[in-house]
Amino acid sequence: MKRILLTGASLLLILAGCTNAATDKHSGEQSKEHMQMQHDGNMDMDHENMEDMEGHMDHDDIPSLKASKGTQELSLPPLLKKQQGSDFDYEVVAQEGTTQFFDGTQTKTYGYNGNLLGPTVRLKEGETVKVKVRNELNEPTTFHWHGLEIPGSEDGGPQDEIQPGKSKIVTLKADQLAATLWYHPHPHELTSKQVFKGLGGMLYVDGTDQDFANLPKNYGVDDIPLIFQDRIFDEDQQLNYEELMNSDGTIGDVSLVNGTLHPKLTVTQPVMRFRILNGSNARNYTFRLSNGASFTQIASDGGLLNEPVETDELTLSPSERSEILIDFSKLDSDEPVAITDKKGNVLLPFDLDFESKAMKNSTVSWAADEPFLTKEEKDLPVSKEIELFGMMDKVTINGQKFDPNRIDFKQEKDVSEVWEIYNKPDHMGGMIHPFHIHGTQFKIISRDGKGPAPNEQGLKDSVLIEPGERVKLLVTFPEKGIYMYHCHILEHEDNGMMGQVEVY
Ligand SMILES: [Cu+2]
Repeated sequence: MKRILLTGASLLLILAGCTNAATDKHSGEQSKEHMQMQHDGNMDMDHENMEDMEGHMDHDDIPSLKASKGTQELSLPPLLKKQQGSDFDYEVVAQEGTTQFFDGTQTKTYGYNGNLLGPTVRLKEGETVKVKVRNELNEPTTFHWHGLEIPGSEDGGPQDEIQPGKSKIVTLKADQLAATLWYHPHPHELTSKQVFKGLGGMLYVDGTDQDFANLPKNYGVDDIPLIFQDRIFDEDQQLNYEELMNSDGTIGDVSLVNGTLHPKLTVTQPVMRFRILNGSNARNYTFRLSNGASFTQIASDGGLLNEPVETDELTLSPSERSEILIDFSKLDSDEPVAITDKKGNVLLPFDLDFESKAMKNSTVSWAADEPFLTKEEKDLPVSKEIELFGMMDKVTINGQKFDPNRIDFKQEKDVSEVWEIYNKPDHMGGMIHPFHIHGTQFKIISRDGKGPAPNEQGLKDSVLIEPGERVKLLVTFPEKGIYMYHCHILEHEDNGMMGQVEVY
């Protein structure tokens, strides 16, 4: 029996190497200059025309994330506790607080039931609960249950603002497959700021379908949420959104995982399940393991994939989720392991501390008994066309900005329709827009005519759309109401890159 334990010294050594690679003088300066440019660009925006958008960041040129030094154990969001003896089951309060990211500084943050982020909400498949939502902020907010297929009246879109000091009770019915969802604020023109300052939490739907595959499900032990977010702090180490924001998507150089700066995770089980959320305002992530090893993707936004997919990288645009399994017992024990981004910057180093080889068979496999899409579904004609266009505050959907008094589309409940989303490029090439629809878990039918990759053969509520790409979605709403669809770059959403579909 081999005990795998990386000593602090060897971990430090490796991390020092990574830190150098990620923040060498040259690239560090470049990214600083670049960010300064962004801010100048922002301030001048109103006086500039579309030809000279210095604030617009193309995705090859975004600031690098600083590597995690691995000095803090990753924080784990607590599970939301049931209320006893109330007329509601749970209470979620949006509130102000402070968080110590840096020694000696309290940074002003927002959180749910705490200072930063929020507790994990767990619902059982088929369960109905009442949640009291309360706004203790000094500005309006909403409580949006991202990915939950609930009536529009409970969905917490911008039409459902809760004023400071007010509360209401919403009914959440988890009438869908087990999945890793999340919740966040959605007030029009304030979403980006409120998420940036810390509002957001995980929302799990737990189901029995996970049992057949023997998936790890011991919360905080072998089943761990990972909320990846980038942030930019001002010189007083504050999250001063108004000053720091970029109207094309606020991107920072500081990486937080579950709100922890410089995290590491002590791994005590050989096979770990990670539920990964890209909770950033605008940054896209491509995750890899530092040693290039493969891992298993088991779920997309809305539940388990048709079958598990072995891969060595995972790309998530803002609001997308994915569940992966890493079998640490199969990795070379002498080498430190970390989750990195595409550039190799260490985001989450692992400290391996488990009894190896004493484990059960870690291989997971299942195969769907029916194809992901039927022939009829693939052959359905497009009935809704959506064109995403623009950048910064000039973003539109089908040439229009969000208008709360305008219903853009109607769709009948339980009737599947094909939505075709086109990301129209501009003279600068355009940019990725992550497209999200409320109240539904859809299927990707095709990308530019090609069927979805195996790791997109699962239910989705958000989809990354490349410039110039046409993506067909099979969209079905199981409930009625008015739902938003929008770009999940939060600044684009706040700038009006959003529409409404009424489901009747
Ligand atoms: Cu966008």
